[in-house]
Amino acid sequence: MSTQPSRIANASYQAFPPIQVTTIEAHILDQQRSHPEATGVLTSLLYDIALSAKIIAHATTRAGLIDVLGKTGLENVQGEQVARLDVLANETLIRVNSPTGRLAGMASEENADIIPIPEGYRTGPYVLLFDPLDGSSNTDYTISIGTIFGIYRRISKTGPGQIEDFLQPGRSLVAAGYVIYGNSTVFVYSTGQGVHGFTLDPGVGEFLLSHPNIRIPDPARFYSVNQGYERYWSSGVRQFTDYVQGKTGEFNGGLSMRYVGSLVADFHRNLLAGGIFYYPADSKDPDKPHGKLRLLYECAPMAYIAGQAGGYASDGKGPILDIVPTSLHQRTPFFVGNRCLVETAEAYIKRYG
Ligand code: P6P
Repeated sequence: MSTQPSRIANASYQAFPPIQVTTIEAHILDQQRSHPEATGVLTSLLYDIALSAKIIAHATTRAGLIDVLGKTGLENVQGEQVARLDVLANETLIRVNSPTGRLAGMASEENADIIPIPEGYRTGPYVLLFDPLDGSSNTDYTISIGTIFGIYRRISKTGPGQIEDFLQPGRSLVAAGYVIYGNSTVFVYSTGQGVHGFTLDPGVGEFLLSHPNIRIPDPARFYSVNQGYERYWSSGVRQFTDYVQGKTGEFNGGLSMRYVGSLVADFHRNLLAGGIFYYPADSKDPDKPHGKLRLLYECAPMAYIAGQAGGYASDGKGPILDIVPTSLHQRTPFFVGNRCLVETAEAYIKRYG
């Protein structure tokens, strides 16, 4: 019997390298330590949204292989063709979040009215608004798409959620975020303590912290707008676009133009690299004088995230977060990104209309 102690017994043996394994739940619980009144309901709600995102990602990453591409032939309240993946994403978010007792109701881009919590289930202190699959027309071309969500504390006291619970200004958001389904699936959220990104590890089935404390970098690198509609813009927006293109001698020749046509993809790139995205009011469609994007479940959550990352979002005149909504599906002109660029856009619009 050897008297030499076992080599393994003496080594400071490490089964795994010390990797950073912070899940969304661990991260939120850590953040909530500074909120002793927190009950954990919001943590669980964010986790429910993350579960929904995993289910949606499982479909979007195999879209060409399973029968979910293409259109349903239906038209939604927006007057847009509904893609089959829109329905899958919408149904997933509704079914995952209906029985939890955390919500008083939901609102979705795909549903004309409030989505009530089904009979027999408890209601909870929050309401959830979402665009279940923004940019879904791009799915058939394997372009990144995303889910956008916002969470408010209910205003009504008890019973089913009321419209007043949903028509709150973005300034009242308790949390907001988005999921981008791209070459990887990234969940970005804020509860008012900075912006944090988590990347889905499909092998583990968990979102793990990959982008802590995101801040929009200065100087900006990109401007993002559909220049095909330039002839429909106001003079101020056209002149602002000349400015970001460097035609007035700024930006060493101008910012680079990047436009995916998927809000979540364009926003996410500008959040990480610095830039401005704008979808201005245009005269292209008389039915949409305020542009295409929706306030409640696209612009307000993105404005909240941008603000938490040191940026700013405006409707061209003032903060998106201050707009008090009057209807679930109202649209708004949208300028978001580096604060200096968004404020310059406001100045051009103020001066030139
Ligand atoms: P356009 C996608 O349909 C979407 O709602 C946003 O994701 C995107 O930013 C915008 O519309 C693109 O619209 O008119 O430039 O094709």
